[in-house]
Amino acid sequence: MLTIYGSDLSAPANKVRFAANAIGVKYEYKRVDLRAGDHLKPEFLAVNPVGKVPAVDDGGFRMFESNAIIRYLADKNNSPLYPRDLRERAVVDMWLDFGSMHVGTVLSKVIYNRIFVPLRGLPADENSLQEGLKFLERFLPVVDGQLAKNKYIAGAKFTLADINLLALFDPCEIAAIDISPYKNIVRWRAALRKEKFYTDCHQAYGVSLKERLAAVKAK
Ligand SMILES: N[C@@H](CCC(=O)N[C@@H](CS)C(=O)NCC(=O)O)C(=O)O
Repeated sequence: MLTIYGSDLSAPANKVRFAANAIGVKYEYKRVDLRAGDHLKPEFLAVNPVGKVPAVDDGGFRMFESNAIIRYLADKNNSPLYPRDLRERAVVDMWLDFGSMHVGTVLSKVIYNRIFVPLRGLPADENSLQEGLKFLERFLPVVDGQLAKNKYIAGAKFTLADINLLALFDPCEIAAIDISPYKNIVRWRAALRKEKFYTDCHQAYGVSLKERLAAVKAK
């Protein structure tokens, strides 16, 4: 039996749940309380020495890093979400890596400064925030342009590259990142958020987070 260790507010952890749902793998979901510091306790460090979610335990085989995990789950289950054809797979890998290394990295600068910094009462890093916003203006049109030509990120088929970006975009509203000018991203996102693989994980991301942030801002 597969165990997924995650946190409801962790986009990479939710990505693994989306992927497991879409692939059709049964799993047990164990919440790791990051606020309580459970990810740094010996019990969890035995599962993932890096002390981060997500992590998985597949019958004693343990892994961390969400993209490595979703590739493993797809391959293990022979899923079309990660095609076997060399070039089809290369295109999925290209968009998966671009999604995480570029879109995800700059999104996290904005999300961190607009959500987690206020929640923790820390000073925002204005340079990092502005850099994140500047690069989003460069990368979001690329994603939108790709979705103008194709139903999905890596082409005509739904793949792990879609699941990755879908999870990474989840906190956008709470972080006041305006996706609305990017009509193709909006269409693609709205369609995928109705799918069972998504709604089996959550109906909407971070309701409690939104409330906590509003309470901090009202002080
Ligand atoms: N690159 C990793 C990122 C994992 C990550 O940063 N997880 C965060 C939650 S979103 C975490 O566990 N943070 C706790 C900490 O770093 O102390 C992945 O994709 O799995």
